[in-house]
Amino acid sequence: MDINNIRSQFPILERQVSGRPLVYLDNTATSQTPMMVVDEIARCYTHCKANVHRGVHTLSQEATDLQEATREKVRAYINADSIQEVIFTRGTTEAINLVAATYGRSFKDGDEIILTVMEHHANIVPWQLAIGDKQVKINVVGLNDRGELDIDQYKSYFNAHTVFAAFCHVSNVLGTVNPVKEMIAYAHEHGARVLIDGAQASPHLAIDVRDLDCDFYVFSSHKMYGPTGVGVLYGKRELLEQMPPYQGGGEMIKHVTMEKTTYADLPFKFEAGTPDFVDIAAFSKAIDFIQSIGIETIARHEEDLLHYATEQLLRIPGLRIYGTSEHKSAVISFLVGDIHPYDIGMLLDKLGVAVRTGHHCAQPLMDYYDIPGTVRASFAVYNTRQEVDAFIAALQRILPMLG
Ligand code: 7TS
Repeated sequence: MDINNIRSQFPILERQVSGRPLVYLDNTATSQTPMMVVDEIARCYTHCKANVHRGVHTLSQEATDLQEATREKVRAYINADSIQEVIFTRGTTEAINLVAATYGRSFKDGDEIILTVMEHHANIVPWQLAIGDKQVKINVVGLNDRGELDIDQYKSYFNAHTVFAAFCHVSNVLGTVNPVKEMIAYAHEHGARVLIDGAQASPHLAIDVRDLDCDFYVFSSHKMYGPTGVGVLYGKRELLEQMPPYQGGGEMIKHVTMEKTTYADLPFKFEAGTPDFVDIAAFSKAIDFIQSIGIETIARHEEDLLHYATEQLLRIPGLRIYGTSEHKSAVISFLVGDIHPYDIGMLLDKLGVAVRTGHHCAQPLMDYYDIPGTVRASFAVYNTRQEVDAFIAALQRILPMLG
């Protein structure tokens, strides 16, 4: 892997922050975007902007072809059976809301669903909204002391009333990689459907939805070196066909009278209105970027950084890492003594180091640990051991100031 070549594709990495070279370690929130993606956005705006699926004219055809080529690329990337199973959304959040608001309508009094305590709010709140006034119980899977899901507890929740389970593939706080294939198989044995929140898996792991046999899988482009405003909902065709539409509007219809509407076929039934077709087109280049390096190579590089950083962090007196799973993605959440994470994040920023602090949209997880939040450093393909060194040196410099 030619790290200098990779870094040269990300001009933002040459930026200075607070008069120092930027060390960007907030990749879990969003990753940076290589020029091939930025160039494609510019090319679409300057060369072929026209609304998709609406015109016979050349520009519209070209824009449609670009969007649909991305759909095919995503299909192949996650090994879906058909492009009809690949729905573009605004992101992971919208994709989960879509499933909760449509599939979730079938929930009825007495049903039970399963979530886990490590979920991002995006995989909690939509289910609460879907349940509304219905008497549907949410069973919450807890953790062991390494921050891994308690799989025995997960299994113990299944009974004749269990209809659905939703959980992340990779935790955005703990980095834990969950045994999702085994968990999906267990849910299916008990007749429940499963949604996997893949927001933190898709940038780091190979995804094969047919091998996993998940019913729904969701992720965001902007965490995969791609543009903002684009996400993907994968769903099994037979389920998507049964589900009512999410939003109504243009593109999602077959025929409209003032009294009644028939809906378009998949995937368009779930894509009301003008999609973010420029960013969808450019998302294709982000997948090219990942594939040009290889997801396994990316994962190996990030794992090296994870181990290198973990080793050095653990030498700092009073530092505690949250999430020490054997199978872990390159994200490190930590606290030092009783120092507030916000103070650490602010001072690191003054030394050019960008980390995330706070609850990371996972308040139930913070409550579980009885902490206000953590400092979180997370790595991407363009990060280096030298950046880890700079991060550790900055941390060692600021900690004495914070007592
Ligand atoms: N699910 C997980 C596991 C996430 O990590 C995130 C975003 C989302 C869902 C929502 O994705 P979105 O693209 O729709 O916003 N996670 C984070 C984070 O950890 N810090 O900022 C955003």
